Amino acid sequence: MITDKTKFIPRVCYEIFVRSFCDSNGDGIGDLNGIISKLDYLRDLGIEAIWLTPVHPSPSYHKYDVVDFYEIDPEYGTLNDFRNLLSQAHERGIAVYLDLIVNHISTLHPWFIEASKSPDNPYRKFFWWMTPEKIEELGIGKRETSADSDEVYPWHDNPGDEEQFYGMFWKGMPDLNYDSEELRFELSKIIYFWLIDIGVDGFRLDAARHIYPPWVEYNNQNFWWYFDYFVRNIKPEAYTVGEIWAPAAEVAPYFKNLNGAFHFDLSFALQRILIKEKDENLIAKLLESYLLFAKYNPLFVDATILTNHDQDRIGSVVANNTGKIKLAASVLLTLPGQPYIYYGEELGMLGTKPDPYIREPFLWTEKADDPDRTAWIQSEFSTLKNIQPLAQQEADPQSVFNHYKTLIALRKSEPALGQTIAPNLLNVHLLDDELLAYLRPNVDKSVLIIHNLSGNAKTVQLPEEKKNFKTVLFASDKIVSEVNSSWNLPPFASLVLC
Ligand SMILES: [Ca+2]
Ligand SMILES: [Ca+2]
Repeated sequence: MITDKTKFIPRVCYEIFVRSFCDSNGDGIGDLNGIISKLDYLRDLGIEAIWLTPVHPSPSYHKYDVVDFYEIDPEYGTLNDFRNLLSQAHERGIAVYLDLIVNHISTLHPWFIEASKSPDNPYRKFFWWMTPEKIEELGIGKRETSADSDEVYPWHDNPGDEEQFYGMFWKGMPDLNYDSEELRFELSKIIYFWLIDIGVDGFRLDAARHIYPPWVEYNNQNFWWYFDYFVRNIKPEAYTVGEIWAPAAEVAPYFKNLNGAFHFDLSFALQRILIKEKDENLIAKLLESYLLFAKYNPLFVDATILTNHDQDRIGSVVANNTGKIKLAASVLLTLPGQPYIYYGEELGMLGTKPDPYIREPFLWTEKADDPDRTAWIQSEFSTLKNIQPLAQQEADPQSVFNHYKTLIALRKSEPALGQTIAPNLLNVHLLDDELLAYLRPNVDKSVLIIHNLSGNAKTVQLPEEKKNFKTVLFASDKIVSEVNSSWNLPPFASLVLC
C-alpha cells in the first residue's frame, strides 16, 4: 500500500556507524552530538539522508541487540540529543532514518528476561520455543548458513527449561514471534513513538527476510504488509528501506510493502567487475532486476551500495588501488537508484573482516590527538599511514573525497542522473568487455556514461547514433579528449557526456 507518489526521495544517502563517526565528549566513542557537529560536513558533501546504525541501549558495541526501544544508549547520548540531531538535520535538508531491528532483541531485554522465567509467563509467546524432540521431529535443528548469518545451530538452551529458544543470528539475540498479537501491539507503539513522538523520517529495517523462521517463512510478506499498513496510516510520507540479503528475485516481493531494498546482487556485481576489470553484462542484469522489482511495485526504490557495515570495505576489495576506488564511486553515483555511501568510503577507507575492522574510526584530521576521532578500537587498516584524513583530502582537488563530492553534485544537478523512481537506464554496446557504458535517458537532457574498467588506456569510438554526445559533464582524468567522436580513456577513467 505505497500510495504517496509525490514525496521527495533523497537522491544520495549516507550510512553512519555511530560508534566510529565522531566523538563529542572525549570518551573515544562516537555519539549523537558528534554527528550533529558534522551535519554541515554531510550537507556540503551533498548528502540528503542519513541512516544511523542502532542507537538504542544494548550490551554490544554494534547495538544490534536492543534492550530498550524507547531510549538512547548512554554511550551515544540522550533522547534530547536525538531530537536535537533530528531538528538540526532537517534544517540542513537531511532526512534521518533509524535502524529498526524487529527480528530479534537482546536476551537482556525485559521481554526475554520475563519469557525465560517459565513456560506460562505472558511474554513466553513473544519468542519461539520448542522441545528438542519437536525440533528434531520437524528437522529444523540445523540451518544452512547464509550471507548474513553463519549460525548453524539456531536453537539455544535456557538453563532449567525443557524448551529451547530460537535465535537465528546468535544465542544472545532471540528471534521475536509476531504470531503474538500482544507483540504486534508493542511493535506498533515503537513505530508510533519514533515516527510521531520523535519524528524520524523513516526506517532502515534490519534482517527483513528473517522475521518468520524458515519453517513458516511464508508469513514474512504478511508481516510486512501489517507493518506497512500501520506506518502508512500514521505517517504516509515515512520512508522504509529493507535489508533483504538475497538474490534480486528474492528481494523483489518485499517491494510490495517497503519503499526501498538494498541491492546486494548489484553490490557483489560491482565488486566483481572492479576486481576482474571486465564487465559481466551488468546493465542487462540490472534491467532484469528492475523488471522483477516493478512487478511488485512500480515505485520501487533501488537502494544501491558498494558495501555496508557488514562487508569488507570497497577500498580493500580493490586492493587500495586509487584508480579503482574512484571508479567504484563513478559507477555507483551514475547508475540509477538511491545510493548509500558507507561512512569513510568518500576517503577511500580500508578494512576487511572481522567486523570491527570494517567499522574503524573516521579520519577527520592528521592530528594525533584529534578530539573528533573516535578511539574505541585501534585501527588496523584505516590508519593515518594508509589513508589521508579528510582535512588533507579537502585541500587536494585530486583526492577521493573531491571525486565523491563532484560526482554527488553532478548527480543532483542532472535530472537524468538523479532520477530515483522508475530507473532510466539503457545499455550502450561498445564491443569491449573492459568498457562499461550506459545511457540515462531524459526528455530534456540524456546523459551517456563510459567507464574504462581496465588498467589499459582505451580509445572509444562512439556508435553512430551516440555521436551527438559531445559535451563533457565530467571526466575523471584531464587527458580525456575528443576527436571525431573518439575518446581516449586512461586506466580506470570515467566519462560523462551529454
Ligand atoms: Ca563520546
Ligand atoms: Ca526471525
